[in-house]
Amino acid sequence: MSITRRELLQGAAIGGAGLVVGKVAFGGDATTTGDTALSGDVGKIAAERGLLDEDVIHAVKTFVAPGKPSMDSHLLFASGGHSGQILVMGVPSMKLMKVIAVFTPEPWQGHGYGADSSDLVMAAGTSAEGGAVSASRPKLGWGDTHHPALSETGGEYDGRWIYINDRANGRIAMVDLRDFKTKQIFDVPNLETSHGGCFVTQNSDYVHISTMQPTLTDRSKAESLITDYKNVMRGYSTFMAINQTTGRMEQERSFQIELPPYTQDLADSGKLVSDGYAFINSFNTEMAFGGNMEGRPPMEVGASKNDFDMMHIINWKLAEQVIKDGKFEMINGMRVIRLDVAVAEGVLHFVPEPKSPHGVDVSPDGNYLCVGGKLDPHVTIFGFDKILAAIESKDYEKLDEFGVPVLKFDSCVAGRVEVGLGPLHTQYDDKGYGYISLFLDSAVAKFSLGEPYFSGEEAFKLVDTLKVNYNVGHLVAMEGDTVKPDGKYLVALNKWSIDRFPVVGTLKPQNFQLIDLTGEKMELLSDTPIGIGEPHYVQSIRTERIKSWEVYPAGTNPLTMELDPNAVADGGQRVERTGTTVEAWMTVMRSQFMPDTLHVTKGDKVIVHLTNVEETPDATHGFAIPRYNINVSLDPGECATVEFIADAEGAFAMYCTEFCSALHLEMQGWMLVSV
Ligand code: K7E
Ligand code: CUA
Repeated sequence: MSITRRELLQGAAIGGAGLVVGKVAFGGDATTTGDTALSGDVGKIAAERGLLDEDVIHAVKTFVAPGKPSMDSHLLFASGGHSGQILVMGVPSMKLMKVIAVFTPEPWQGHGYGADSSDLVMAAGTSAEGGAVSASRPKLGWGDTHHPALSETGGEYDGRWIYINDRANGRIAMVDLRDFKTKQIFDVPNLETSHGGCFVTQNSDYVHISTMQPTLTDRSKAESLITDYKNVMRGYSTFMAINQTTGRMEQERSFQIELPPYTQDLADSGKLVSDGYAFINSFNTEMAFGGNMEGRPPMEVGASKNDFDMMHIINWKLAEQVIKDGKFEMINGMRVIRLDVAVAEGVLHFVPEPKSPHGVDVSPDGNYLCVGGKLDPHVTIFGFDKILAAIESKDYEKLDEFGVPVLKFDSCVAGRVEVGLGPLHTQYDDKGYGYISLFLDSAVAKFSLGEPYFSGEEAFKLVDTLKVNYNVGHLVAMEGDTVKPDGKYLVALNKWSIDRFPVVGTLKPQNFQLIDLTGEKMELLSDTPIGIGEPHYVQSIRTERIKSWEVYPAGTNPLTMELDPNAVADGGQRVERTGTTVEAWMTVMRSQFMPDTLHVTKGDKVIVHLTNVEETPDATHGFAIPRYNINVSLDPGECATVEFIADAEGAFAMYCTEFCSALHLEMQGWMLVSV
């Protein structure tokens, strides 16, 4: 630990946030109470609450005092699993600040309940060309968020946008960090599913997403999956081009690289020396597809036979040139470099990796690729310099059955460290150490990298292990996958939480454990239950890098971030009828809707433009017509439009859903639908 009890007792300044422990609380009469060496009131309270000295130290290291938000030096952006959202939390407080609505309707933010700004985003995300959606159950009302990716400039987070993939449907979303709202959901052609292939290139030129379960290339021949798997199934590595002004993904400038039908899993972007490359782990190079009732081995057996699977090394800068040269095919609206072309042009190489690998994570200097093999107790550390040399000298072990050159394993490995059972994901600190999660051991292992961080005996060594509770998946060190990590803290994202929290039913929360990295040994600081979804990957960013707006400029439509032509100024109100369309321009402010009564005829199309004219941060109003399933949240300055057919007659209550003023309950109105 970085602070001794004596320092604490003396009231030393601790922690990155400059927390100072006052002498008053810890000094005083110097009587020792109970089991604790802490004196005075603190000792007394600690003894009464059954806290040990280290508990108190951990509490002091993580406590954020009321009114001092800057004491949370970092923010976490955690995936929400099949809740479909993103969770935003402070570090070290570990307090939940926000759930960003992404793939799943979210009533508090009015996401997916009638406002054009969210309905259009959600509708656009269910329209992939060639995509199949059941006509009887057409709504994609949820997603499975796994891998968030903050935008980067020069390999550092720039606080502009965050992208996240939908494991369930092969979609990707963009959240604008100016207002923390989802601006785009893109249903990627040729992807049925995705998993860990989501990352941003080091200058946010592209956000990458790949298939997990491969895609059937001819939808009309479902049974050919069984009879002809190798030929009809394909994976795709997708580079979605990012518009540098809006952050939106642009299909016309994007491209895909066709891959063998392995299961493409975690991936990472090259950085610095390896910029221009992408690395994708794969498993199931056996191409098993289950069929336990039909005499074939179940997936878990069929996919675990090989001692080595194949890391995909993709030269995407070269792929850009191949696209420029016109060597692509248009498949379902996407430019695709076919597998044989990718091989012939040198875009794709493989290197063997043991054994059913999961995470691949590129070190801050860009030279090391740390791979956790789920069924191998080592972290295998590839050297990018070695990989490049092997590619250049055509140092191949063989050609894969799809013709892809396979580099020699021994030529590409820089080091291997025995870390424990079930290694998955690696993060980095600012001192040349990697931290890898051990799923089976329920532990985190700390190991050293090679040159330029450590050399000789000191390189590639296991230096510390810390038990976590229980079943750790991902972990995140502060800015731990950028070119300049902060170190300081590590968060272990544990899947189970038995024994850690009061029992809250049969479905238990997961457990985020905060770990102090400032000392020689890792030290567990706190447990935090996660009661919303199942987080997978998390990224962390220095709080000061986020420059979110607090109020929209008056009349802003969040979709365009520009003045909405239908915004009204303070107090403006108007209703117009054209044929069977009734259009209203409504001002929303403390504490009324103007107008507050709408007269329409059954069957009319109703369009309401709502402008919240407030200029005070936090002065959010809601606009709900509950029986029409309309629920809009209007932040200060925001303009939104709702549109629907008034197909049920009656007097329908409208009301403001946010407690906005003393007369909030009076902020209501009527929509009168007559026959
Ligand atoms: Cu390991 Cu989806 Cu990154 Cu879960 S994944 S843990
Ligand atoms: Cu506006 Cu309550």
